[in-house]
Amino acid sequence: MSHTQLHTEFNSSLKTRDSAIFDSIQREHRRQEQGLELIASENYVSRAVLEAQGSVLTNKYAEGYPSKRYYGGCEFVDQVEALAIERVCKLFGAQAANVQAHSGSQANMAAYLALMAPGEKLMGMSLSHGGHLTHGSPANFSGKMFQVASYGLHPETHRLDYDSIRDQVKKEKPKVLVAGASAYPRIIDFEVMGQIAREENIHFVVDMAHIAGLVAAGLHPSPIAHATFTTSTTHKTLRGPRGGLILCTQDRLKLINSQIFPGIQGGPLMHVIAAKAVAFGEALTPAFVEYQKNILKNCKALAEELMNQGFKLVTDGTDNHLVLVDLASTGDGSITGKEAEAWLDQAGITVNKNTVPNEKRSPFITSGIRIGVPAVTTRGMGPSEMKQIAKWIYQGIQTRGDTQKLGQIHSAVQELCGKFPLYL
Ligand code: DSN
Repeated sequence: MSHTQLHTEFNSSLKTRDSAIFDSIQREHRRQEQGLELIASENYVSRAVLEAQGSVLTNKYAEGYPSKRYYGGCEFVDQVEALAIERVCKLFGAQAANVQAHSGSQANMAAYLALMAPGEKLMGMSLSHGGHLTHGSPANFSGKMFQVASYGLHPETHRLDYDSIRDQVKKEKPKVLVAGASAYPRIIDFEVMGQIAREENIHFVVDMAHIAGLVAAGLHPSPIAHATFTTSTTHKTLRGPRGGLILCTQDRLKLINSQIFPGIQGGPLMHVIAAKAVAFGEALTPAFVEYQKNILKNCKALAEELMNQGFKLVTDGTDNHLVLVDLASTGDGSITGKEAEAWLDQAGITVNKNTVPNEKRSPFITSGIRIGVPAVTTRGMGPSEMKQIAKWIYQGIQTRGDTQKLGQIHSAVQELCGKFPLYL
């Protein structure tokens, strides 16, 4: 029986053995095919990545690292993990990598614990200014286990203000400075932040999750040479399976590996590591660099048309894969992020509500929406589709929830999506 036949049999087996789960998966597949996915942190993996993740590697326990496992029978998963490491190091020009982190959150936890004891201080970008939960939010392990000092954006430019970060680092004396963001539309100067950390003799951790694909393609400055540890997820612009990774110099590998296992994780998810290896292989091709260039082109086209339509964007534009719409500074400012997200959802356009700098509303309501183009770019959409999408976003929000008008936009969205199938 061929490999493909085997997989077909697995699929049909799910249909007959568990139709409830099969049906929900089918419905989710249809939702993904028929809607415009504009959540900046989402993407669509290739069939090859799906196949690796759905493989028998899920059956294998492989605690430890290649050639140093606690179980027998690891000769083939060793090959897989070694290839994942080799490929990701080549992709980012890193000396060493841990590809076992189950998620970006686990990768960050391991990096912090490798450099600090609980109770010591970390300084990251504040969540409300575009940082991430794991960069010191009080609701997260990072804010519970460590003391936290946060830096924000310049009050007028809404960009990172490196002089002010330097002053804060001198004053707060954190053990670890963290860079990286979930909702920042501009280039981050990792060199300057690394310099600040070196001046103060502290460690620098970069979480490049959102922009990893751009970094891999050489379209965003790389943090690798400046950071003690660079962490990432694998599923955003990098277009791999959901998961995490950590990059570092060879001399720090043992330290970070022991933090991941046995420190905070048990057995690695070998099927996910196989899918990561496939995605890293894809990212090493010229087609991936083209894809990342298209992300930048598309995001600029989207930003331009959103501004033509009258939206105020945070920093008035973008350098990367996302834009942040400031609804509080658009029109009469009465529409909230929560409303915009819900109305656009009815039109088949998925975005997420997001806080904006100087946010006055709660994080459950917000005054902004975050819009990203990695997923629609994977489908093959280009600048003209981005302009059309910007118009629909404007029209959708202008309906103020009119179901009939939103339904009309939804039909047009579905027609467009039909021209850009995900999985042929
Ligand atoms: N939740 C992700 C995002 O949407 O940016 C970050 O982990």
